[in-house]
Amino acid sequence: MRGRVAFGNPAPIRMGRGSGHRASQRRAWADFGCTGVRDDSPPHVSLVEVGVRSMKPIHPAMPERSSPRSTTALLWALAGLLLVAVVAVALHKAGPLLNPTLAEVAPLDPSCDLRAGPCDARFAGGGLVRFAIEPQSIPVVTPLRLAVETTGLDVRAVEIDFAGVDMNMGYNRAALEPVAPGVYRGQGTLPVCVRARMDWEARVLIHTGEGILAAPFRFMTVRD
Ligand SMILES: [Cu+2]
Repeated sequence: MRGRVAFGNPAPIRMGRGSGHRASQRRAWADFGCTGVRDDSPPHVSLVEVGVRSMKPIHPAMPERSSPRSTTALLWALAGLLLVAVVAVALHKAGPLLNPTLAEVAPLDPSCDLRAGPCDARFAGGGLVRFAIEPQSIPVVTPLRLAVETTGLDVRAVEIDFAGVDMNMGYNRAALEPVAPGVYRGQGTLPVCVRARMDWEARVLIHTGEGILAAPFRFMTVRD
């Protein structure tokens, strides 16, 4: 019966489900002489299978390789880690410079007023520090003349650190130069404050062979 369509039902076409249906259909077409027709349609698949297939990558055969983008991201991450390490080391090294360990802090004399004249501080070992600021009105944003006189101390360097008493006013430090035995002078400028009145503590830092001695002096500034 090949080559021509015959009446009748040469092969059993069952309206079954799944591949059995297609297989029987193909068999039926073959029996009808439709051997030239190739059934390239995919085998019957369920909707679940279709969903799974559609989730597969478009190019599943492409090998997993690190793209230039992920390499760049990795380099940036490494650079970030390196930066963090450098900053940590720098802070570790700079910490003692910014906040040096003090061998001694002289007691504060609240009765002394730098706006009236020089003030004294005395250390336990007998050393004396005299501190004066000019102009005595202590204007802000104006170069101030700072003077320190020491007695009975092995002084290697003198600095003045200005700190806000109840407000962080940043880093304000001035290094003084020796001008005579036990006499040190320098200049410093105080920043303007958001407040009209600002309370300050000037710490005279005396660097000695046994460490840093600090002499605190409090004063206030008034904004014009
Ligand atoms: Cu302030």
